[in-house]
Amino acid sequence: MNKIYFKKPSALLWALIWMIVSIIPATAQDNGNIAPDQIPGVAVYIPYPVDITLDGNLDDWEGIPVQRVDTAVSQSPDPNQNQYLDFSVAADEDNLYVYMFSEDSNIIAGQHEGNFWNEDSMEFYVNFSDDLNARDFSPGIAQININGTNIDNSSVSDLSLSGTNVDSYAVRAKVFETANGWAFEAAIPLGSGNGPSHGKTIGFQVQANGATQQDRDSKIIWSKLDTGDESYNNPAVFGRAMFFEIGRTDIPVLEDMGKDLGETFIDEGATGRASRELVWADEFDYRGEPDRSKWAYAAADAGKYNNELQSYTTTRANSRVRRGNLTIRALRDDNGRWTSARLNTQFREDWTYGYFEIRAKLPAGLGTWPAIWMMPTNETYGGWPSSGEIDIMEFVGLDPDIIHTSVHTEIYNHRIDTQKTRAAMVENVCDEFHTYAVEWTPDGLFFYVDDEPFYFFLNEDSGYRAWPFDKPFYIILNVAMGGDWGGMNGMDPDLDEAEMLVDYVRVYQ
Ligand SMILES: [Ca+2]
Ligand SMILES: [Ca+2]
Ligand SMILES: [Ca+2]
Repeated sequence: MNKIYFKKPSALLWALIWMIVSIIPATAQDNGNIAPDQIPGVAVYIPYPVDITLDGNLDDWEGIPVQRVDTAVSQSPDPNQNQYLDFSVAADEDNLYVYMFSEDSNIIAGQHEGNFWNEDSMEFYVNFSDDLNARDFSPGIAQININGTNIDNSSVSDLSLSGTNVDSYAVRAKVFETANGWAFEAAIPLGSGNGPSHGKTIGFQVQANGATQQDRDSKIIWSKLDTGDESYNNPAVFGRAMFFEIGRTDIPVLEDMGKDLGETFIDEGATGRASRELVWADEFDYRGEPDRSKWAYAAADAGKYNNELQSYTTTRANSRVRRGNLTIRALRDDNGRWTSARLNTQFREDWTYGYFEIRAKLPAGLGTWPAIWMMPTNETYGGWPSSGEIDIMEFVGLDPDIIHTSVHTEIYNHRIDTQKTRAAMVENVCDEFHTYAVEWTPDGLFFYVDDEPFYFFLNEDSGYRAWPFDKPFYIILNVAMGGDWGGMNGMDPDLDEAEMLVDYVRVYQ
């Protein structure tokens, strides 16, 4: 894939497309289907009532539109595996039925014990709740992952399923091989009082996770709102499915088609960099020591909390400015000890709210752990994490091309597994400069990569335990080595140097 970001046509354009589709209902069904086709990647119709039997025979799906999906967050390198999936949905009074097919010349199943994420699996997601833009898996929202070990089960109730809230639903499925892949017919109960009605909309998503040449090397994903393989932790990126009573000529109009991140940023009050003025910057357009009027050095043992390997120094070997960039270089000495540098603006400058942008090129290699982040000047609300932490960019060499953005607070932090975070692919982060930014307002933290919306965290107005971000924070730039996360998969034994280049740090308010 080339780029993680997807520019969605405006809501107005979709409305126009929808109006055109809506005024030609006859055309939509002239192909003999009992419901209109999907709006690709946006919405699909659920014809009802139908009579589906979970038996591997697809004659009962005749007339129900089959939707093809070939949009991939990551694409299989093998032309005969996981290049696309097909799906159909239908319903009766009690169940939502889902048919899925994955083209796959080599079905990997049962190779990783219980870790089916590494194998060929297909999954569908439903949001039966009242909030189609929910960002957490509250009741009524489920991920149902069906893996290849279920092929030819003796009973449609005898399933190995994984996912979220999967135990809340008595899902049944017939899973079977086909000439060129595998497929299933599944049923998920709609729940009492939750039956179909013409035009009723639910959240819906389908995805095929492919093991082709390597584990998890393909991800075919239907909803265009999911540009980063994050449906598993964010129901707001599901698409939509609308019930369609067979025989009706009035086609329901989609009123809530979800919001992409850019629309959400605007709705939540983010105004971007252009609306602000530059108030502080280091362009690193000088030579030698980093400007000590702007930068302080962290203590040698500042990484001890995460069991990092390096000790931080103030020497030019570990940090210096030249050719327009600040270089932070981790070095391994002859005894295998790592030194590095961690610069911060603490006791120099801090800010409350603003737009903070850093342009950087990251170090590669197993064991590296560079970070661009912000910490509170004063622990007004108590020690970590009560006073907050803003991770604009974290990267670990063990996950090449994955950028992590996180927010830590007293009730949202990794120690209790509730941190707010997004990890997504950004290509060539170690070969090219990219910009990493956060826009911090009283209402939220809005993160950008290369000016594209990446992640956000809102002030839920419940006090400092969720939102301690109303006090001054300072900026930190560092390259750690090893540690609880960076060293999780060990260190590259041949690595003896790793450097992060920072072109500039700019603060706008
Ligand atoms: Ca059947
Ligand atoms: Ca496969
Ligand atoms: Ca520069």
